[in-house]
Formats: sequence, structure tokens, C-alpha cells
Amino acid sequence: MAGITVKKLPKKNSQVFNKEQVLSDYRIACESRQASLLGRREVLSGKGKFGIFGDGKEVAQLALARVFRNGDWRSGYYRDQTFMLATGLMTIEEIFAQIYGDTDAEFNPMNAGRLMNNHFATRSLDEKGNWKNLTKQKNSSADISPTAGQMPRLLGLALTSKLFRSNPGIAHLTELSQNGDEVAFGTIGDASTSEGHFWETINAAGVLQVPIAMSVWDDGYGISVPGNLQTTKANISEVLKGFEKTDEKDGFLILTTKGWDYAGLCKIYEEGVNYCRKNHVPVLFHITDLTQPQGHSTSGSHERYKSAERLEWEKEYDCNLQMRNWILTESIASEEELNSIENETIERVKQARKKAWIHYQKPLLQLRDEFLSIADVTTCNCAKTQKINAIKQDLRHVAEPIRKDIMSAAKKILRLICDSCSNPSNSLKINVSEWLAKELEISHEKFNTLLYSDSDESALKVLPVAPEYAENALMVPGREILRDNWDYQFAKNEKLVMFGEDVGLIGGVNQTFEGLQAKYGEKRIFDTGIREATIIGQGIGMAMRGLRPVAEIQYFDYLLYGLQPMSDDLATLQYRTRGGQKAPMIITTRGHRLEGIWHSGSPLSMVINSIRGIYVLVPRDMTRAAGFYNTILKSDEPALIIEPLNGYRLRETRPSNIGEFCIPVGIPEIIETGTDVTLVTYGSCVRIAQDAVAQLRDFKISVELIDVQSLEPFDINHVIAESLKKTNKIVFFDEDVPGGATAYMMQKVLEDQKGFQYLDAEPHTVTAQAHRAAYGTDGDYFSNPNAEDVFDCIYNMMHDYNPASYPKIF
Ligand SMILES: Cc1ncc(C[n+]2csc(CCOP(=O)(O)OP(=O)(O)O)c2C)c(N)n1
Ligand SMILES: [Mg+2]
Repeated sequence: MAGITVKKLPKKNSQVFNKEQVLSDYRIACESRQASLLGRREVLSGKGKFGIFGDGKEVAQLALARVFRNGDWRSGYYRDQTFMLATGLMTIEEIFAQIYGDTDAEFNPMNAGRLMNNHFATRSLDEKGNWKNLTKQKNSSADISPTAGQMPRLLGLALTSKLFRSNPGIAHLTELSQNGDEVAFGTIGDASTSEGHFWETINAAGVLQVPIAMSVWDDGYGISVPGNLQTTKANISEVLKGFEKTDEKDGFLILTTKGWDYAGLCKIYEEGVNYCRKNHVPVLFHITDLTQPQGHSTSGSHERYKSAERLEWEKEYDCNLQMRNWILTESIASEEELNSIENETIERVKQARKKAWIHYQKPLLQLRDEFLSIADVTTCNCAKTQKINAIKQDLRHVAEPIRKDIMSAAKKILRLICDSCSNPSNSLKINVSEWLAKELEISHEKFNTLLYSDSDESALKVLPVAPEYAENALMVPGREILRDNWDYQFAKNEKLVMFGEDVGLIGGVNQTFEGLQAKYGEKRIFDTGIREATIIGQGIGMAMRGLRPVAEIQYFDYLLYGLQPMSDDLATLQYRTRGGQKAPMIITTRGHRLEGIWHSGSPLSMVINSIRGIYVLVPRDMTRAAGFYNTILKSDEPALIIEPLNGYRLRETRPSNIGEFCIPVGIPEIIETGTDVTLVTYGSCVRIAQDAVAQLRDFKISVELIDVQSLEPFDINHVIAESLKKTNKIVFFDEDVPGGATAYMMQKVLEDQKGFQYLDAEPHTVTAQAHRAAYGTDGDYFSNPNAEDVFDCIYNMMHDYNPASYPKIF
């Protein structure tokens, strides 16, 4: 491909500006600025809890918005307010709705009150959770707060375009992509480029040559810490020079201009993005000389850390002021015209604020009135009436009531109401309880739903299909069952894509994808660099665009590198957008025991508590693993599936319905029935448990062995509590740390399933040591739990219960 350098781009003065366009942009810049100024005031006067705004970055974002088309994607951060307005993706009313935390998803569609302000998102899904036509709308992936957290997914958003352009097999899916013409726009603050995620994404984008248009908004600070403490040479485009594309070698096109130079910005964005779109070359726009007229956020003031000269400079180089000067110098409009635009925008933003505030407040005022009228005690003179009236009085006087005030008053009043308290029509106790139940349900809907999908494609709704076995079925190494299952799925599902370290050419370190790249091509099964965070992010971005990515993390212990995007981005996605976006990807890895500190594969508690929103499935063998893949691929949910690392070569009976059997999520399997003790475990520990159960049988102890199979969701039908009803004794066993996943299972069974009431003996856990596993077989034996540990635990339990029949062994 012919190289292009900055110097070869046409000169700036070839641009011709249309007055209408410039003034329309200037109006948006002014509206955005006014919204920032008023927004800050709303927070400082207590109407919102926190505010972060886009002031000082307006002009660059106008230029960026000009080149953002239907089908394109944004992955950015809280400063992009002007971009969102200029692309028509957000209204000024919505800026205020976000500040107040309006929970009406129609009025505050980006996050329905679940996130801080200026966390942007478009809705990719309809009310039923089905995809809209993503090429007919402009798209913004949903923002998260962790700095640079938007980078890993950006890679996947861009890679999707590349795959659509290069894989004719999916070219007909035109609701997802039109010839891969979509550009993925990234934005990031100058200081956040210090994060590893930024560098990992830049490197991967350079390797993959994907259509990323990345803007760095450089205002010289990350809160109070200046650029020279953030970036080598305090200049990100200078240090990125080694990534620059040359005539001989692929890389990034790097373009720089000042953030107050409207003409220069329009030029580089138009040319840079056109080039990126056409050639799928990543482009980095380093936009310098930006300012923060109001400082970082409502939490502090920048006068504390910026010098007087800097503050003076920021005033002079305020981008809106510079754009104004430019309009006048170029004689595009007169001073009067600009004055009148400015005055109109002040009024427009005030009106928007008012509308948003009324929309937010009115239902709350109504709710308070409704409650106060329900709680109207008129016919009781019990001693509590006075107290009830005092609570009501306090509530009546709250100037701007929120749900918390009303619900809290309701609960306190309910405690005080006696059975004979009544209002003219009805018993007060019944009225208030019914009102409370209704409002708790509404609050649940507003604040607690959609951690998982509730669409028709929820994994919980996938019908189970048991593996079937022919009479003369072969016993084959477990890896072959997985390989054949993937083969079936790749043949059936054109959207399926799989990638990871060593996944492509050699078919995975355990040969579970053997021969599949040769069969299905490098566009569907491919190797990645060693970069777990962006392997996950790549999957998230692709899944957001409607593909079905399977991202492999080579070993479970290395998932820590990829855990941040899983926890902050993927796990929260449906929840934080209140069902506006989804990313049905599979993360596959292998764990549950092998060798040494970093290949022992057992840190389950590391994931179960940090990725709620993603299913966690822990099959004991490869048939079960394949069955879980099949189930999840029929659903619209993300899942982490951990294959048992030491099971690839173990032989399993080959099912005849490969690719079709579906193991249900949340359903444990009773592996052995028994009467004395219930033993609960999963993954590779099942085999160890079977060994222990056999040893215990020789001592006349009958164990019911349960493989939970699925940690999240966990035993939805309470199979374990049923078993406990029979045995009255229970042991939770795994190889995680003490208090790890065994404690999680114990809480589920004893508290959630109310298993405590069936206990006749102290419940126990058998776990690994608190330290990681030492090397070698002895290291493993003394670090990880083994069959003897399980035996000892259960035998001693029986001894405590019935010492005469089970005398102490040692
Ligand atoms: C991982 C993480 N660390 C720290 C923070 C707190 N924080 C929020 S914004 C910010 C500064 C970001 O500066 P920069 O990237 O330059 O963006 P700017 O706000 O200047 O536009 C920090 C430290 C965070 N949100 N996430
Ligand atoms: Mg900054």
C-alpha cells in the first residue's frame, strides 16, 4: 500500500468554509459550554452529586463530529460532551438528566440514572434486547470511568470492520457492517495515555492495521498532575514516533494540531479519517493546547495547582474564544451575529435545564404527595400518632425529595403504625405496606435489573439437550471432543470468531482447535499477541458489533491481566446501559490444577466476585465444557468457561450429537448418591472427590457427591439443599484459597437455600493453602487439597457426630 505522511496531506488554505456550517458549529460550541457552566452550578447547589464536563474541548470535537458517519463507533470518555451534541447523539436536556440521575430510560437513554454524568452510550438494542440495524445509526459504545478502560474494546470495534471487509462469508450481514467501512473513534485524555491499556491497544492496532481514529485530548493535566510527570518528553505524539507509518512499513498515521484551531482541526480530521476509512490504517490525532476552563470536575478547583500564567494562558487560548476570533478574522460572520448566537444559546440551555429538572423532580414530588396522602392517620389516637406525624412533617419539608427520603420515611412510619390506625377508607397498615411493596418493585426495576439478560435468549432459557451415545461409541481424548464441537459450531455459525495466543496456526496449546484455522481461515480463527487485556477488549468490541467472539486466555492464572475489562466493561455492560447494549462473548480458558504458582489454575474467588454479570462455568470434563459452549452460543450472554487443564488427554466417551448437546447453566449434577454427607465441588476436584468417596466407602461412610458445574448462576433449583435435607452434613471442597469459592458456595447453600436448618454437624470447607501452590508433585500435595484431606475432613465429621462408630484415626 502506498505510504502517506503528514507532509503529503494537502495544505490547509485549500479549505472552503460554508457560513451556515461554521455558525451551526459555533452554536453547538456555545451550547455545550453553557451546559458545562450551568451543569457545574447544578452540582454545587446540590441538585446533582457530581459533575464532569467537556468545557475547553469543544472545537476539536466539532471537527471530529463532522466525519463521524452512520455505522461508525465511538469508544471514549467523559470529555466528549460536544461530540455527542454535534453528532446528534445527545440533547442538552440529556446532559442535565444525567447530572440529576434521572431514571427514566426514555428521557435519559444513555444510562437511565445508573452512572455519573457524561458517561455516554447509544442504544444498540430494542426493548426486547434484539439488535437494531447498527449501520443505520451512529454508535457510541458505553463509557466507563476507569481511565483508558475504553481502549481495549476500541480494538475490537475496529477489528470488526476489518473482518467484514476481508471475510466474504459475512459480507451479507449488512445490518452489522457495510463492507467494513466503519471507523472506530477513540478518545482519551493526555494523562490516561500513561496507562498500560493505551499502549497495549496502540501496539495491537498497529500490528492489526485496523481503522481506529484515536484522538488524544491534551490539556496538559490529569487532574492536578502535569504532562511532564505523565509522559516521556511530555509529548505523546513525539514518543509515538516509532509507531509512525512509513512508505515501507505499516504503522500509525500521526497528525497533530492545536485544539483551538477550527480550520486546522477540520482539515486533519477530514483527511485523516478518510484515509483511515479507505485504507484501514490507524490514525492518531494528538490535539494539543486544550484547556479546562472550570478545572477537572466539580470535586476540586484548578486554581490550587495551576500557575497564574497557565490560568491566564488558558483564558486567552480558550477554544471557543479562538473560534470566535477566527470567524471574525475570516469575515464569516459579524460580531452582532455571534452575540445573538451566544445570547440564544444561554436561553436555550436554561430552558433545557429547566425541562430536565422538572422531568426529574415532578414524579418525585408526586410520589411524596401520594405517600403522604396514603399515610394520613385520622382515626387513631395511639401513642405513635405524634411520631408518625413528625416523620411526615419532616418529609413534607424536604425541598427536593428523592426516592430515598420517601422510602425511608415510609419504612419508619410502617414500624409505628398500630393495627387500628386507619385512614377514612382503609387500614393504614395495609395501605402503606402495599404502597411500599409496589414502590420497592419499581425501585428494583430502576436500579437493580439487567445484570444478566432477560431477553428470550437468556442462557437460562436455553433448553438442555443431553449428550447422546451410540452403542459402540469410541473413547477419545477430551480435546478431540472440544475440537469436533468447535468444528461443528464454526460450520454452523458464520459470526463465530476465535482468537488468542497460539490459537491459530497450531490450534491451541492443547490442540483443541487443531486444523480449524486451515479449514475456516485466518479471518475466523487467529493468533494474537500476548496481550490479555486487549484480547478481552477485542472480544467485547466485536460482540458489541454483533459478531460471536470466543477469546481464549491461555491459562486461568493469566486472566488477571484481562480481568479489568471483564470486570469494569463486559460485566457491567447490560446493567449500566439498562439493556441498551450487550456483548455476548465467550472467554475460554483452562484451569483447575496443574503445576506451580502460575499454572495451578484455581483462583475462582478472583472472578466470582468481580465479574457478576458474566456467567462462570466450571466443567469437570471436555464433554461438559463443549455442552456449555453450545448453550452459551445459543444465548445472548457473556460467559467465562474454565476447562479442566489436566483433562485434555483423558479419554471420554464421544457423544454422537456433537455440537448439539447443551448443558444447562445453574444446574448441578449428582455424581454419586449417598446418605451420610453431601460433598460439593466442581472442575478437576470432582475426580479427587471421587477418589475420596471411594476411600470413605471402605469405612462405611456414604457420600453424596455433587458437581456444581456452574458457579454463576449457582444451583438455581436448590439441588444441594435437597441433598442436605437427606444427609444433614455438608462439605464444600475446591482448590481455591480458604474463604474463597468454598465460602461463596457455603453462603449460597446455607443462607440463600436456607440449608442451615438441616444441619446436624458443623459445615466444613476443604481448600488449598492460603499461599499459591509449590512446584512438583509434593509441592502440589502439600499446597492443594487432595483425596486424603477430603477423607480426613469427612471422617472426622462422622467421628464428631458418632464417635462410637467412627473412632479417631489420628
Ligand atoms: C484507573 C483510574 N485511575 C484513576 C482515576 C481517577 N481519575 C479520573 S480522571 C483522571 C485524570 C485523567 O486525566 P486525562 O486523561 O488527562 O483526562 P482529562 O480529564 O484531563 O481530560 C483521574 C486520575 C480513574 N478514573 N481511573
Ligand atoms: Mg488531561
